[in-house]
Amino acid sequence: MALTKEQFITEFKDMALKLYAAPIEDLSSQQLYQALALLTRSYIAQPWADTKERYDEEETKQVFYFSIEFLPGRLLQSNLLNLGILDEVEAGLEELDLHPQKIFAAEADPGLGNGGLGRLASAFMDAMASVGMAGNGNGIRYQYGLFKQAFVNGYQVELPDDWMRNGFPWETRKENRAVTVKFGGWVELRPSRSGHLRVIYHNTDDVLAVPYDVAMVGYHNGVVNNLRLWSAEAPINAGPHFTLEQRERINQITQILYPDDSDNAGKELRLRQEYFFTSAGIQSIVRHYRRTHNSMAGFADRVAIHINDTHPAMAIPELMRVLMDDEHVGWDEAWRITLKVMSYTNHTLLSEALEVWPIDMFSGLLPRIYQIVQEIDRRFRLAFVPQFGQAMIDRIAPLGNGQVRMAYLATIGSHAVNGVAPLHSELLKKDVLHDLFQIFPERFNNKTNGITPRRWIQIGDRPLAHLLDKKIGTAWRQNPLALRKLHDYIDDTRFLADLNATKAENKRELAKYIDQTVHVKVDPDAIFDVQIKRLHAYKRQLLHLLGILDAYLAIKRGEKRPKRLHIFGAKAAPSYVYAKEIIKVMNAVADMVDSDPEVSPYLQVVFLPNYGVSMAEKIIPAADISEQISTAGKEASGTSNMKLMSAGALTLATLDGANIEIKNAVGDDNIEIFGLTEKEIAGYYQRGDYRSRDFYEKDPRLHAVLDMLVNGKIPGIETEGRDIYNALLMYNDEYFVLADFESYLAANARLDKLYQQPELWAKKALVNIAESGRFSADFTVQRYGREIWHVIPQTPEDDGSDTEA
Ligand code: F58
Repeated sequence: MALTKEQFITEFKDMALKLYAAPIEDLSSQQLYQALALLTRSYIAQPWADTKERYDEEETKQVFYFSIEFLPGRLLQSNLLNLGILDEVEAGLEELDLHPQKIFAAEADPGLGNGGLGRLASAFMDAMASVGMAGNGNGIRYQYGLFKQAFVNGYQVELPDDWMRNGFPWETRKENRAVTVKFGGWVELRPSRSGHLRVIYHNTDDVLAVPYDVAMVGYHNGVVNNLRLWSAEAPINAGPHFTLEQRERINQITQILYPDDSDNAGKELRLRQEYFFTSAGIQSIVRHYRRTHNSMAGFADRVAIHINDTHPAMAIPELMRVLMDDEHVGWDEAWRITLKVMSYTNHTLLSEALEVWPIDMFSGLLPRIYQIVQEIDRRFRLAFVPQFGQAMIDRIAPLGNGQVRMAYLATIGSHAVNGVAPLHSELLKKDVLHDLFQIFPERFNNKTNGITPRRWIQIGDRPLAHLLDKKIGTAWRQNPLALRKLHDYIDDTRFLADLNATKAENKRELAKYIDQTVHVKVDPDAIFDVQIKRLHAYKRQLLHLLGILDAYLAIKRGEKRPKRLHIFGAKAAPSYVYAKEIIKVMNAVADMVDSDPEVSPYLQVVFLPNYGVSMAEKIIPAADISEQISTAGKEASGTSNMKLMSAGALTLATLDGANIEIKNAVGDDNIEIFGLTEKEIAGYYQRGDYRSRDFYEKDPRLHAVLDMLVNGKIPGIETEGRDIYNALLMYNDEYFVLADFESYLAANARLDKLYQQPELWAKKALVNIAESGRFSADFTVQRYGREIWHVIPQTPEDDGSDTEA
């Protein structure tokens, strides 16, 4: 859109006055933010309405992305950027003597997700709008997001995230679009006179699902898509018998995000949440469709529904239910429509994270849905036992071992199933979903994850963005593949120095931020070595920590090395004891290193509390090293690896997840690979001959480091150190930390050496930035659009790189 600075100033002053009856000089940052957000919203309203009208008029096929998590990050700056008025607004604010960054920082960051899965959903929303795809989000409006993390005496404590305290200016309540979701009770099936089956519900708990819509603004294209988040409320005419407890139980459904990233321990509330937003979404999609169509026959040509992991997998039986019970479509036709509409992404290979529900709980809470799942199960067995045998079908039918197995249900009820990086997609076929792959090989495919360079470079890394504009022009802002133009400057000494200077500037900024937030002074000239992701044993923050302890001991012995600052950001699931112990030890090591004058000139450790999207925007631009060190075969893809690469950080990585694609993109010389491969680890499993103790006994450095966990050298960690020590030595180190220790140290030593040659380092950074464009989520959603959702015509420029799993 077009907006001059002067126009903006007038409209902004006007808005602030209307809102607060005061001149802007008297307003707080929060108030200025509210005024600016509302003004921005007013700019979005028309294109939002227009986009919707156009989709309806042109009968555009629409994608509905169902996800129990969305992590959009702050929206003000990104909306201004995408509208094309960020520069004018900033200039206007400055002219008013206001600080744009201060105002942007007043926005709460909606933590409606745990980590990668939720962030991916939001990146896809931004990308779909930006490539002009009709993509809608469907999720939950959690009143409280992921807990706020604080450290008390080095221990993680979890505080409530009251993110809506000041309201959420980006949402609009659409009570006229509310639907009813039914739980519990029992179902009566009665043939009606017209020959249809009538389904009569008795004694159900009814919940009103009220949608709140959030605009998803496309980049410079006038497109505004919709993210619909559902809130649970008591039914309007609840009647006199409705108790306060009942009301309370309903409110609970959308009160808090399930914060557990470690396993999916069955919790009824979680099951309620899953059905709640899934049913609400399906009902509202069908209702909208039926406003302009008098039968469901063409539904699958207009609608694609994607389920982000299995949390919304009930979309499959729920769509069957609506088609059969409400729309009177027969089973076969309903199944044909459902299969054509549904597709599913798997995000994990960890068997403990594959969702299952006890049949008792499931059938009690969702009796009609359970009947339909039983019928899906019955027909699946009938169809495939003859060819594949009872034993195999028993293993993979939707119902088995007294459980509803959601990944199997999702695979059976979708026409496409994808993993999120090539290795992950291969392992799905080989292990986790192997039997189902035998039956439905054509359904399996890979779609490597993506990120949005708009947030990570254009907004998060302004110094780099400006340098790029100067050197290669601004085309990369529209098409990130244009970053490849950087290769032309690989020998441009001046430019390489500029690149380093940009990084140095970002590091100074982060140093300031660290000082402000945790009151720790860090040396901006150190190597900034970053590991930012959820805390999980398989991600191996512990390996990183052991590396730090080794450095500590080496420095104590008198070794000199370039100063390294280790930066961690990671939340642990509240119930994940081991992860929390690792946090405690890290904090203790940070203190130990910091208070030792012999060591602190060479080594520093900072664990920043409450890592999230907004903090990532500050850390990533300043990173020199990106630690992506999961046990090979465990990390489905990773996405911080892509973000950090796009900021020119060098990746220190195992051959896992999308690290492999990053390596293929930048070449072996521009990434630091170490550790066991997935094949080697599979070999250990098969032979059963991994003995972590052998590594401990063989390697004196490892020996010394592990002993530190139990010999009292690290103050204040007696039980935590012992537990970790035991996990590694007595319980045989499930994640092969000890096996990879030596090669991890060697890789780190190479990085230390390389850092002594700034120009060579800059060349490698350049290649990483230049090749990061391929990981733009814009391309990812286009591949989904072409190959899964069928919303984009096949085009010749498709490189087809992700079609094969
Ligand atoms: C992550 N999963 C994967 N799950 O671990 C990561 O490799 C991948 O890059 C990312 O998805 C996107 O594909 C993930 O974030 C969760 O947070 C679940 C949320 C619900 C509870 C169980 C974990």
